[in-house]
Amino acid sequence: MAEPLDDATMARAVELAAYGLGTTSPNPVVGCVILDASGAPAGEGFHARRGGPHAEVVALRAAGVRARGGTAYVTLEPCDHTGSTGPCTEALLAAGIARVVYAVADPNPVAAGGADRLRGHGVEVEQGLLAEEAERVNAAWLTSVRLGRTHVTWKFAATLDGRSAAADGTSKWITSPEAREDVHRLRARADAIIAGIGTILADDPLLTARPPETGARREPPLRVVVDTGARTPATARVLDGSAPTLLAIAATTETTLDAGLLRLPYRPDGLDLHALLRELRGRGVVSAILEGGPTLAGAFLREGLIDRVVGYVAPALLGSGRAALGQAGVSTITGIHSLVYEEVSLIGPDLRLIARPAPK
Ligand code: AOF
Ligand code: ZN
Repeated sequence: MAEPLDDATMARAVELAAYGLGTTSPNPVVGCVILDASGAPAGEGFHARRGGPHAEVVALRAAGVRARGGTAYVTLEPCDHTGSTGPCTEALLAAGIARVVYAVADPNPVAAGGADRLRGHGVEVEQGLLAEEAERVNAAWLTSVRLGRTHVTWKFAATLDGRSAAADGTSKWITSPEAREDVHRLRARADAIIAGIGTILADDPLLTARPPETGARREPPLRVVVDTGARTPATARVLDGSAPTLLAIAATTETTLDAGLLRLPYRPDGLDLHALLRELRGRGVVSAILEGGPTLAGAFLREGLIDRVVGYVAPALLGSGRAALGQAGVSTITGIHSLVYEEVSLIGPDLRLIARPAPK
């Protein structure tokens, strides 16, 4: 039965889960709050890193004996398996928790079944509270488990009229320093940054995460270059060794480049991007930021492989020049890629728009 504090307490659990963004891969982000039998806060916690205690266990430790007869609010169904840690179902039962409220069912077949196990032991269990919010914070992991591939965020910067370079190709600093700093935070929370060979040849980017604050993330994101013909110059900055780099090349391409190579099937219109994302997921890459350039972004969109869009839009107009997005397989209006906005905010003088594909 719903209780008055349910919504606010689960909202706190979602907030806690977000602290894990960037450090838990290939595990989910999870938050947990425990209220004692009288409804007072007794403990809270979040999952901080793979191999570390699950959110429920952190919160139970904080609550101690006050957990007895209390309620646990968890953003993900408690696990019922022994992986790198013991089952949370057992920890909750041992602590004498009387009620468990969780937001999203665990799609991981190995760990699922926690709700049934708890019910079987007489615990009151409810599912679905703030499911939308909990889905959003854990979107990358949920997508990667449900679809067996890396979750992709396409990031772009453009003028208000959707241009990312002037007619002569110049594109430096369309958006503000604040927006560029924000991009580094976005990158730091992802497991990989993907760019096309066109961007490497044109801009020679570093593709590293350099947020102003030193975060808790342990490893820098993997740099992935979609480079069918292995044309990345040996002197390119992505090969500077400051972060790991993987060149995705066609299976038939011969190269002497001294870099991590991922050989993929080639299809008439380019590398098999589905295979790329399956392979990356197999290497523990749960989330990736897709950056540069418009052609590659168009190809991902055409294949239905963009899960989230983050656009930084400057208060400026160009009227001509390169569009932020290239050919995306749309020839008539019925083929439009419809999105829903999730968030709109001002970052310095620029707008940051976050959207995801509209449900079909
Ligand atoms: C987490 N953190 O707080 C919860 C998880 O490899 P393990 O043993 O840590 O188990 C990971 C699985 O446990 C994960 O895939 C998910 O299904 C479940 N719940 N995982 O990493 C947590 N509650
Ligand atoms: Zn668990």
